[in-house]
Amino acid sequence: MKFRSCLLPLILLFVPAFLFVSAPRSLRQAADSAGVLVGTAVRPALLSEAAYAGTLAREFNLAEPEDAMKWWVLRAHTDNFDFRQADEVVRFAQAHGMKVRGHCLVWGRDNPDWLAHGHFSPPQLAQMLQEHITLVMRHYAGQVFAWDVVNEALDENGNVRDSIWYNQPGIGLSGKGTAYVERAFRWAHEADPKALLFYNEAEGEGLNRKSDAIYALVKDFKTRGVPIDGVGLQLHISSLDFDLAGLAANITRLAALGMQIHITELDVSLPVDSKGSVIHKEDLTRQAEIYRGIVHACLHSPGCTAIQTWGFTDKYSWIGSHSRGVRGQALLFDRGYQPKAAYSSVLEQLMVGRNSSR
Ligand code: 9MR
Repeated sequence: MKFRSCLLPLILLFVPAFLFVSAPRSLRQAADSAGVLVGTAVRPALLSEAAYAGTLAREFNLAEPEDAMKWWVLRAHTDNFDFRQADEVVRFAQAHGMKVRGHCLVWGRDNPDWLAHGHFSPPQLAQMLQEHITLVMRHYAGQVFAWDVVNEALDENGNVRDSIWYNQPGIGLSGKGTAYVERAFRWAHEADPKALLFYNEAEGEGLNRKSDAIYALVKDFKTRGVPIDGVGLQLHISSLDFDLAGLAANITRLAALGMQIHITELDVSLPVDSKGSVIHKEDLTRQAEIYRGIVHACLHSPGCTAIQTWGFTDKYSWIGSHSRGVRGQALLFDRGYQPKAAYSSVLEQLMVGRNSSR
Protein backbone atom coordinates (compact mmCIF):
# COMPACT_ATOMS: atom_id res chain seq x y z
CA MET A 1 0.00 0.00 0.00
CA LYS A 2 2.75 2.31 1.10
CA PHE A 3 4.76 1.36 -2.01
CA ARG A 4 1.83 2.13 -4.32
CA SER A 5 1.12 5.52 -2.83
CA CYS A 6 4.78 6.50 -3.40
CA LEU A 7 4.73 5.29 -6.97
CA LEU A 8 1.63 7.09 -8.16
CA PRO A 9 3.06 10.64 -8.10
CA LEU A 10 6.14 9.36 -9.92
CA ILE A 11 4.09 7.75 -12.66
CA LEU A 12 2.03 10.91 -13.05
CA LEU A 13 5.21 12.93 -13.35
CA PHE A 14 6.45 10.94 -16.32
CA VAL A 15 3.23 10.44 -18.23
CA PRO A 16 3.40 12.99 -21.04
CA ALA A 17 1.13 15.94 -20.45
CA PHE A 18 -0.54 15.63 -23.86
CA LEU A 19 -2.28 12.42 -22.78
CA PHE A 20 -4.41 14.57 -20.49
CA VAL A 21 -5.23 17.18 -23.10
CA SER A 22 -8.32 15.91 -24.88
CA ALA A 23 -8.53 16.21 -28.66
CA PRO A 24 -11.00 18.80 -29.97
CA ARG A 25 -14.50 17.39 -30.18
CA SER A 26 -15.75 19.84 -32.78
CA LEU A 27 -14.63 22.00 -35.67
CA ARG A 28 -15.11 25.12 -33.61
CA GLN A 29 -12.89 23.88 -30.78
CA ALA A 30 -10.15 23.07 -33.25
CA ALA A 31 -10.67 26.37 -35.08
CA ASP A 32 -10.46 28.35 -31.83
CA SER A 33 -7.06 26.77 -31.15
CA ALA A 34 -5.92 27.43 -34.72
CA GLY A 35 -7.04 31.08 -34.51
CA VAL A 36 -9.50 30.98 -37.39
CA LEU A 37 -13.27 31.20 -37.72
CA VAL A 38 -15.16 28.19 -39.02
CA GLY A 39 -18.60 29.05 -40.32
CA THR A 40 -21.57 28.10 -42.40
CA ALA A 41 -24.50 29.58 -44.27
CA VAL A 42 -27.68 29.31 -42.20
CA ARG A 43 -31.38 29.06 -43.11
CA PRO A 44 -33.51 30.44 -40.27
CA ALA A 45 -36.50 28.23 -41.12
CA LEU A 46 -34.42 25.19 -40.16
CA LEU A 47 -33.39 26.37 -36.70
CA SER A 48 -36.47 24.63 -35.29
CA GLU A 49 -35.05 21.25 -36.41
CA ALA A 50 -33.18 19.92 -33.38
CA ALA A 51 -30.44 18.12 -35.34
CA TYR A 52 -29.86 21.18 -37.51
CA ALA A 53 -29.64 23.62 -34.60
CA GLY A 54 -27.62 21.19 -32.46
CA THR A 55 -25.01 20.51 -35.15
CA LEU A 56 -24.75 24.20 -36.03
CA ALA A 57 -24.17 25.29 -32.45
CA ARG A 58 -21.76 22.46 -31.68
CA GLU A 59 -19.53 22.74 -34.74
CA PHE A 60 -19.35 26.38 -35.87
CA ASN A 61 -18.24 29.69 -34.38
CA LEU A 62 -19.45 31.78 -37.36
CA ALA A 63 -22.85 32.04 -39.06
CA GLU A 64 -24.02 33.83 -42.20
CA PRO A 65 -27.65 34.01 -43.31
CA GLU A 66 -27.76 32.19 -46.67
CA ASP A 67 -30.53 34.47 -47.99
CA ALA A 68 -32.10 36.31 -45.05
CA MET A 69 -30.04 39.50 -45.44
CA LYS A 70 -30.60 39.81 -49.19
CA TRP A 71 -32.83 42.47 -50.71
CA TRP A 72 -35.44 39.87 -51.75
CA VAL A 73 -35.97 38.80 -48.12
CA LEU A 74 -35.38 42.08 -46.26
CA ARG A 75 -37.39 44.10 -48.74
CA ALA A 76 -39.93 41.82 -50.37
CA HIS A 77 -42.19 44.91 -50.47
CA THR A 78 -41.10 48.38 -51.46
CA ASP A 79 -41.43 50.45 -48.42
CA ASN A 80 -40.81 48.32 -45.36
CA PHE A 81 -37.81 46.36 -44.14
CA ASP A 82 -38.51 42.95 -42.67
CA PHE A 83 -35.62 41.93 -40.44
CA ARG A 84 -37.36 39.00 -38.76
CA GLN A 85 -35.60 36.11 -40.51
CA ALA A 86 -32.17 37.70 -40.34
CA ASP A 87 -32.70 38.63 -36.69
CA GLU A 88 -33.41 34.97 -35.92
CA VAL A 89 -30.01 33.95 -37.26
CA VAL A 90 -28.29 36.75 -35.34
CA ARG A 91 -30.08 35.80 -32.10
CA PHE A 92 -29.15 32.14 -32.53
CA ALA A 93 -25.52 33.05 -33.17
CA GLN A 94 -25.37 35.31 -30.13
CA ALA A 95 -26.95 32.66 -27.92
CA HIS A 96 -24.21 30.23 -28.98
CA GLY A 97 -21.18 32.50 -28.97
CA MET A 98 -20.88 32.66 -32.74
CA LYS A 99 -19.87 35.64 -34.87
CA VAL A 100 -22.07 36.78 -37.77
CA ARG A 101 -21.09 37.68 -41.34
CA GLY A 102 -23.56 39.75 -43.36
CA HIS A 103 -24.39 38.83 -46.96
CA CYS A 104 -24.94 40.87 -49.12
CA LEU A 105 -25.75 44.56 -49.53
CA VAL A 106 -25.28 45.01 -53.29
CA TRP A 107 -25.89 42.29 -55.89
CA GLY A 108 -27.12 42.62 -59.44
CA ARG A 109 -28.99 39.30 -59.26
CA ASP A 110 -32.02 38.01 -57.36
CA ASN A 111 -33.42 41.39 -56.43
CA PRO A 112 -37.15 41.74 -55.65
CA ASP A 113 -39.33 42.34 -58.73
CA TRP A 114 -40.46 45.77 -57.58
CA LEU A 115 -36.81 46.85 -57.64
CA ALA A 116 -35.62 44.95 -60.71
CA HIS A 117 -38.58 46.04 -62.86
CA GLY A 118 -39.39 49.37 -61.22
CA HIS A 119 -37.84 51.59 -63.93
CA PHE A 120 -36.11 53.79 -61.38
CA SER A 121 -33.79 56.57 -62.50
CA PRO A 122 -30.07 56.61 -61.54
CA PRO A 123 -30.56 59.30 -58.87
CA GLN A 124 -33.46 57.30 -57.37
CA LEU A 125 -31.39 54.08 -57.38
CA ALA A 126 -28.43 55.85 -55.80
CA GLN A 127 -30.64 57.18 -53.03
CA MET A 128 -32.30 53.79 -52.48
CA LEU A 129 -29.00 51.94 -52.37
CA GLN A 130 -27.43 54.34 -49.90
CA GLU A 131 -30.54 54.14 -47.73
CA HIS A 132 -30.48 50.33 -47.89
CA ILE A 133 -26.81 50.05 -46.95
CA THR A 134 -27.21 52.57 -44.15
CA LEU A 135 -30.37 51.15 -42.56
CA VAL A 136 -29.30 47.51 -42.78
CA MET A 137 -25.78 48.08 -41.47
CA ARG A 138 -27.02 50.32 -38.63
CA HIS A 139 -29.65 47.73 -37.66
CA TYR A 140 -26.84 45.19 -37.21
CA ALA A 141 -24.05 47.49 -36.00
CA GLY A 142 -22.06 45.72 -33.31
CA GLN A 143 -23.72 42.40 -34.20
CA VAL A 144 -22.47 41.73 -37.72
CA PHE A 145 -18.69 42.05 -37.69
CA ALA A 146 -18.08 41.73 -41.46
CA TRP A 147 -20.20 42.42 -44.55
CA ASP A 148 -20.11 41.30 -48.13
CA VAL A 149 -20.73 44.83 -49.36
CA VAL A 150 -20.71 43.95 -53.05
CA ASN A 151 -21.26 40.48 -54.42
CA GLU A 152 -20.25 39.15 -57.86
CA ALA A 153 -19.72 42.42 -59.72
CA LEU A 154 -17.27 40.93 -62.26
CA ASP A 155 -17.67 38.53 -65.17
CA GLU A 156 -15.30 35.70 -66.11
CA ASN A 157 -13.13 38.06 -68.18
CA GLY A 158 -12.76 40.44 -65.28
CA ASN A 159 -15.10 43.06 -66.76
CA VAL A 160 -17.75 44.77 -64.66
CA ARG A 161 -21.03 42.90 -65.16
CA ASP A 162 -24.12 44.60 -66.51
CA SER A 163 -26.51 45.21 -63.63
CA ILE A 164 -29.16 47.47 -62.20
CA TRP A 165 -26.51 49.09 -60.00
CA TYR A 166 -23.84 49.51 -62.69
CA ASN A 167 -25.41 50.38 -66.03
CA GLN A 168 -29.03 49.16 -66.24
CA PRO A 169 -29.46 52.05 -65.60
CA GLY A 170 -27.02 52.18 -62.64
CA ILE A 171 -26.60 54.63 -59.78
CA GLY A 172 -25.12 57.33 -62.00
CA LEU A 173 -21.70 55.76 -62.60
CA SER A 174 -22.49 53.73 -65.72
CA GLY A 175 -19.43 53.09 -67.90
CA LYS A 176 -17.08 54.06 -65.05
CA GLY A 177 -15.91 50.54 -64.21
CA THR A 178 -15.69 49.82 -60.50
CA ALA A 179 -16.74 53.35 -59.46
CA TYR A 180 -20.15 52.08 -58.32
CA VAL A 181 -18.47 49.42 -56.20
CA GLU A 182 -16.31 52.12 -54.64
CA ARG A 183 -19.38 54.26 -53.90
CA ALA A 184 -21.02 51.32 -52.11
CA PHE A 185 -17.91 50.70 -49.98
CA ARG A 186 -17.75 54.38 -49.01
CA TRP A 187 -21.43 54.38 -48.01
CA ALA A 188 -20.89 51.17 -46.04
CA HIS A 189 -17.96 52.65 -44.14
CA GLU A 190 -20.03 55.72 -43.25
CA ALA A 191 -22.90 53.50 -42.06
CA ASP A 192 -20.80 51.34 -39.71
CA PRO A 193 -17.15 52.40 -39.47
CA LYS A 194 -16.32 49.40 -37.26
CA ALA A 195 -17.54 46.68 -39.63
CA LEU A 196 -15.07 44.85 -41.87
CA LEU A 197 -15.96 45.41 -45.52
CA PHE A 198 -15.54 42.60 -48.05
CA TYR A 199 -15.78 42.21 -51.80
CA ASN A 200 -17.22 38.71 -52.39
CA GLU A 201 -16.79 36.84 -55.66
CA ALA A 202 -17.30 33.46 -57.35
CA GLU A 203 -14.80 31.66 -59.58
CA GLY A 204 -12.00 34.11 -58.87
CA GLU A 205 -10.32 31.82 -56.37
CA GLY A 206 -7.38 30.54 -58.36
CA LEU A 207 -5.24 32.53 -60.78
CA ASN A 208 -7.36 33.64 -63.72
CA ARG A 209 -8.67 36.76 -65.42
CA LYS A 210 -11.35 37.30 -62.82
CA SER A 211 -9.00 36.99 -59.86
CA ASP A 212 -6.55 39.33 -61.65
CA ALA A 213 -9.40 41.87 -61.87
CA ILE A 214 -10.23 41.43 -58.16
CA TYR A 215 -6.56 41.96 -57.36
CA ALA A 216 -6.50 45.13 -59.49
CA LEU A 217 -9.70 46.40 -57.83
CA VAL A 218 -8.27 45.89 -54.34
CA LYS A 219 -4.92 47.44 -55.25
CA ASP A 220 -6.65 50.48 -56.75
CA PHE A 221 -8.93 50.87 -53.70
CA LYS A 222 -6.01 50.54 -51.27
CA THR A 223 -3.92 53.06 -53.20
CA ARG A 224 -6.72 55.63 -53.18
CA GLY A 225 -7.88 55.02 -49.62
CA VAL A 226 -11.23 53.43 -50.46
CA PRO A 227 -12.29 51.50 -47.33
CA ILE A 228 -11.95 47.76 -48.03
CA ASP A 229 -10.81 45.15 -45.54
CA GLY A 230 -11.12 41.86 -47.30
CA VAL A 231 -11.98 39.58 -50.17
CA GLY A 232 -14.46 36.73 -49.93
CA LEU A 233 -13.54 33.73 -52.04
CA GLN A 234 -16.72 31.73 -52.53
CA LEU A 235 -15.28 28.36 -53.60
CA HIS A 236 -18.27 26.53 -55.01
CA ILE A 237 -16.22 23.65 -56.39
CA SER A 238 -17.52 21.18 -58.94
CA SER A 239 -14.26 19.83 -60.35
CA LEU A 240 -12.36 17.16 -58.47
CA ASP A 241 -9.17 18.45 -60.18
CA PHE A 242 -9.42 21.71 -58.28
CA ASP A 243 -6.21 23.78 -58.49
CA LEU A 244 -5.11 24.15 -54.86
CA ALA A 245 -1.77 25.73 -55.77
CA GLY A 246 -3.57 28.50 -57.67
CA LEU A 247 -5.80 29.15 -54.66
CA ALA A 248 -2.78 29.37 -52.35
CA ALA A 249 -1.01 31.79 -54.69
CA ASN A 250 -4.11 33.98 -54.93
CA ILE A 251 -4.56 34.06 -51.15
CA THR A 252 -0.88 35.02 -50.78
CA ARG A 253 -1.08 37.92 -53.23
CA LEU A 254 -4.30 39.30 -51.72
CA ALA A 255 -2.84 39.04 -48.21
CA ALA A 256 0.23 40.93 -49.41
CA LEU A 257 -2.10 43.85 -50.21
CA GLY A 258 -3.19 43.83 -46.56
CA MET A 259 -6.49 42.08 -47.24
CA GLN A 260 -8.18 39.62 -44.95
CA ILE A 261 -9.35 36.62 -46.91
CA HIS A 262 -12.54 34.79 -45.96
CA ILE A 263 -13.48 31.58 -47.67
CA THR A 264 -17.18 32.32 -47.82
CA GLU A 265 -19.26 29.69 -49.62
CA LEU A 266 -17.25 26.49 -49.77
CA ASP A 267 -18.86 23.33 -51.08
CA VAL A 268 -17.55 20.49 -53.24
CA SER A 269 -20.38 18.95 -55.22
CA LEU A 270 -20.31 15.39 -56.60
CA PRO A 271 -22.27 13.57 -59.31
CA VAL A 272 -25.26 11.81 -57.71
CA ASP A 273 -27.94 9.38 -58.91
CA SER A 274 -31.70 9.91 -58.87
CA LYS A 275 -31.82 8.95 -55.18
CA GLY A 276 -29.18 11.53 -54.35
CA SER A 277 -26.47 8.94 -53.63
CA VAL A 278 -22.93 9.46 -54.91
CA ILE A 279 -22.28 7.61 -58.17
CA HIS A 280 -18.56 7.00 -57.55
CA LYS A 281 -17.84 6.17 -53.90
CA GLU A 282 -14.17 7.18 -54.34
CA ASP A 283 -15.32 10.76 -55.01
CA LEU A 284 -15.98 11.13 -51.28
CA THR A 285 -12.29 10.50 -50.57
CA ARG A 286 -11.19 12.99 -53.21
CA GLN A 287 -13.72 15.47 -51.84
CA ALA A 288 -12.20 15.09 -48.39
CA GLU A 289 -8.73 15.79 -49.79
CA ILE A 290 -9.96 18.96 -51.49
CA TYR A 291 -11.52 20.19 -48.25
CA ARG A 292 -8.25 19.39 -46.44
CA GLY A 293 -6.22 21.27 -49.05
CA ILE A 294 -8.43 24.35 -48.76
CA VAL A 295 -8.13 24.46 -44.97
CA HIS A 296 -4.38 24.05 -45.38
CA ALA A 297 -4.17 26.87 -47.95
CA CYS A 298 -6.15 29.16 -45.63
CA LEU A 299 -4.22 28.38 -42.46
CA HIS A 300 -0.93 28.82 -44.30
CA SER A 301 -1.64 32.54 -44.74
CA PRO A 302 -2.13 34.70 -41.62
CA GLY A 303 -4.41 36.88 -43.78
CA CYS A 304 -6.96 34.08 -44.16
CA THR A 305 -9.17 34.42 -41.12
CA ALA A 306 -12.38 32.49 -41.83
CA ILE A 307 -13.41 29.27 -43.53
CA GLN A 308 -17.11 29.01 -44.17
CA THR A 309 -19.14 26.35 -45.96
CA TRP A 310 -22.41 26.99 -47.84
CA GLY A 311 -24.57 24.95 -45.49
CA PHE A 312 -23.35 21.94 -43.54
CA THR A 313 -25.70 19.01 -44.14
CA ASP A 314 -26.35 17.36 -47.51
CA LYS A 315 -30.00 17.36 -46.46
CA TYR A 316 -30.16 21.08 -47.29
CA SER A 317 -28.04 22.63 -50.01
CA TRP A 318 -28.62 24.91 -52.98
CA ILE A 319 -26.73 22.42 -55.19
CA GLY A 320 -29.60 19.94 -55.62
CA SER A 321 -32.15 22.25 -57.19
CA HIS A 322 -29.51 24.29 -58.97
CA SER A 323 -28.13 21.20 -60.74
CA ARG A 324 -31.61 19.64 -61.26
CA GLY A 325 -30.62 16.78 -59.01
CA VAL A 326 -27.54 15.56 -60.89
CA ARG A 327 -25.04 16.87 -58.34
CA GLY A 328 -25.08 16.95 -54.54
CA GLN A 329 -23.41 15.60 -51.39
CA ALA A 330 -21.28 18.72 -51.32
CA LEU A 331 -21.02 19.37 -47.58
CA LEU A 332 -19.39 18.07 -44.38
CA PHE A 333 -22.34 16.15 -42.91
CA ASP A 334 -24.54 13.65 -44.71
CA ARG A 335 -28.32 13.82 -44.88
CA GLY A 336 -28.58 12.17 -41.44
CA TYR A 337 -26.16 14.68 -39.88
CA GLN A 338 -23.37 12.10 -39.70
CA PRO A 339 -19.87 13.51 -40.31
CA LYS A 340 -18.37 12.51 -43.66
CA ALA A 341 -14.72 11.90 -44.61
CA ALA A 342 -14.63 15.60 -45.55
CA TYR A 343 -15.52 16.50 -41.95
CA SER A 344 -12.65 14.42 -40.56
CA SER A 345 -10.15 15.95 -42.95
CA VAL A 346 -11.25 19.50 -42.06
CA LEU A 347 -11.06 18.69 -38.35
CA GLU A 348 -7.63 17.08 -38.69
CA GLN A 349 -6.23 19.97 -40.70
CA LEU A 350 -7.62 22.52 -38.23
CA MET A 351 -5.88 20.55 -35.47
CA VAL A 352 -2.59 20.80 -37.37
CA GLY A 353 -3.14 24.56 -37.19
CA ARG A 354 -1.15 27.37 -38.75
CA ASN A 355 2.55 27.46 -39.64
CA SER A 356 2.75 23.90 -40.76
CA SER A 357 3.98 22.54 -44.09
CA ARG A 358 1.69 19.47 -43.79
O1 9MR B 1 -27.89 29.42 -51.76
C1 9MR B 1 -28.59 30.58 -52.14
C2 9MR B 1 -29.99 30.22 -52.61
O2 9MR B 1 -30.74 29.73 -51.52
C3 9MR B 1 -30.68 31.44 -53.23
O3 9MR B 1 -31.89 31.02 -53.83
C4 9MR B 1 -29.79 32.11 -54.26
C5 9MR B 1 -30.41 33.40 -54.78
O4 9MR B 1 -30.49 34.39 -53.81
O5 9MR B 1 -28.53 32.41 -53.70
C6 9MR B 1 -27.82 31.29 -53.24
O6 9MR B 1 -26.59 31.72 -52.69
C7 9MR B 1 -25.67 32.33 -53.60
C8 9MR B 1 -24.93 33.40 -52.83
O7 9MR B 1 -25.85 34.32 -52.27
C9 9MR B 1 -23.94 34.14 -53.71
N1 9MR B 1 -23.04 33.21 -54.35
C10 9MR B 1 -23.65 32.09 -55.04
C11 9MR B 1 -24.60 31.35 -54.10
C12 9MR B 1 -25.19 30.12 -54.77
O8 9MR B 1 -25.98 30.50 -55.87
